[in-house]
Amino acid sequence: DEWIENIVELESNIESYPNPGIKVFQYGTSGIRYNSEHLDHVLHRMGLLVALRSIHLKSAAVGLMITASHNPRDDNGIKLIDPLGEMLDSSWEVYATKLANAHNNQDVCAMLINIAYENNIDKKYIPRVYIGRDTRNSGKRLLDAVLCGVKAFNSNVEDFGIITTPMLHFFVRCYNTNGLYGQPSEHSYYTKLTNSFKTLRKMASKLHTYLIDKNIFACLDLKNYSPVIEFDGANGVGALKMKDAIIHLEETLVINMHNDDIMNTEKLNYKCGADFVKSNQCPPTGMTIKPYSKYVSVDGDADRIVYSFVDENNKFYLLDGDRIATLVAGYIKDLFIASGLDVNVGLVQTAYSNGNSTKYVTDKLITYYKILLLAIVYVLQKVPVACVPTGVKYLHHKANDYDVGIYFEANGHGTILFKDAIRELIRYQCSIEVEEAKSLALKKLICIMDMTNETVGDAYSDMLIVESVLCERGWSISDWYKTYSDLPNRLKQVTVKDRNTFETGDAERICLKPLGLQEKINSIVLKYSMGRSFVRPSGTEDVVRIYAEADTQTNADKLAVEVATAVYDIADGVGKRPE
Ligand code: G16
Repeated sequence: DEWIENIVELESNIESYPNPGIKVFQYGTSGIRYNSEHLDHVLHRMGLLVALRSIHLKSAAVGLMITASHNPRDDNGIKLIDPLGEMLDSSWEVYATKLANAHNNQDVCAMLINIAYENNIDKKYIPRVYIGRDTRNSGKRLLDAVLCGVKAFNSNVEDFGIITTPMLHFFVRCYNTNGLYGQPSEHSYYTKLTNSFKTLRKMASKLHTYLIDKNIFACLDLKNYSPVIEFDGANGVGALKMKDAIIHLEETLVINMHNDDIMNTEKLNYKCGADFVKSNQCPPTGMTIKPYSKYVSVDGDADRIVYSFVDENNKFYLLDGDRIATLVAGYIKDLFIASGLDVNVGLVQTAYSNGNSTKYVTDKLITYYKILLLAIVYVLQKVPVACVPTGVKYLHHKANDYDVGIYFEANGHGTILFKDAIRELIRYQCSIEVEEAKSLALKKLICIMDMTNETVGDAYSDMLIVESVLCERGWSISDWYKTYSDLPNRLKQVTVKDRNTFETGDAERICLKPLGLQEKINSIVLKYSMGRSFVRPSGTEDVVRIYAEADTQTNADKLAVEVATAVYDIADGVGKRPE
């Protein structure tokens, strides 16, 4: 029938990218990643798949980002994006895995036909595919493979060149919402996010007698807030795009660029960037570190962000995704209280979240809601915290359960989701509100909504939100740090013979396989005061990750080593035994 005819025509296209059979691929935490040398057939097939996905979704634009994000520069990969800018639906992740591993052309054809039948796909729709890539050298070659696949279905293709991952998510959503969310262009992206940031700054200026003039930062009444940022661009696309953003920001922030050498891809993510800073708990290299300066690090595709600083004794302090989540949740909660709206604000975290951040949210961040009975009763309501497995797809999904869902992974990947009804309620209420304090709170909420890239974690958008809250609170980076103390913690990783032998449960807090490992971890943890540890296979790198926290840094380090050693011994560790 017609699909079979079509697929037969595809065969010659598919022949150009045979599977050398070197590796079994898996659509993991956020796509497929591996050494770029072995990815051509995978990227080609993902091109075929996204085109089919778009046909299935009646010509809605879907996205394909060529990136390996925080991974080393020799890796590359893909992230696939669904029409509202969210991650690819999990039912199609299974197809992606199967297609990537199909042995020969006939199998690829048969799979494509199966997908078409299983989903009742109507061939009449013309696919629309949006493509972007990060700064990796292999990106251009892999783009050709993708284009070959995508064009096999006569798709409408838009290649945005080198952009950040969150930009592509944003563009996809813009197209599919007919411009309601913005236009699918870099200009619209910068304008939407940055204008709302500038508007909020102007509102803050009323409180702080703040004027937008590059020479007067020193004499502003911003209490301890400083608009000066030392930006660590991980030598990747985040650095490239921040240079454009600076033009839109005008003088509202002073951004000093570091690690912005994108021409030398050897340097990508090397001893710098968000993943390095978070995993190693130390400042990025490649820049002079001065006490109490505000350092902002992003990762290789600019969807993650962490803040950090050192004190006068060179002691390092990290403000990671947990910190951003608590800062934002506190601010949003305050705005809702001031606006008089009863809204269910919730936070989503993963097992990596520091125990004290969860405690801080549940103990300190309390919202009030009104119950109208015979009299108006104000009821104290805690901000609920949910824990889900690692991967933005899980956090994003769970955050949709709340009116306003704030999700952040400790590694700095996160955003805020506003339900459509809440968004409309805020705008409507703002149009009719007469009370000045309430009206101001509503206007600020609108600014926060507009500077948020709700499709996915976005380092630029998150930075604007953090800077807005810090400015309004009048906080320096160390004031922010003082809101609560993290439990000392340590991240480690171990390479094992086959990480697929690992299975976890209870949002990755328990290791179900290899058998006996969880019992071992339990007995180790018992030895440490306030000890907590878990292990999980990474979905982006060929390693098993270990997280440990305890009462002191020495204990957290020891606990991490003990658990890493248990993993190494039970699961055929490769290389050096942890110490
Ligand atoms: C991706 C995912 C994140 C995840 C990270 C690490 O980030 O989007 O949700 O936390 O990988 O995952 P894993 O521990 O499974 O390797 P990125 O920024 O690298 O795309």
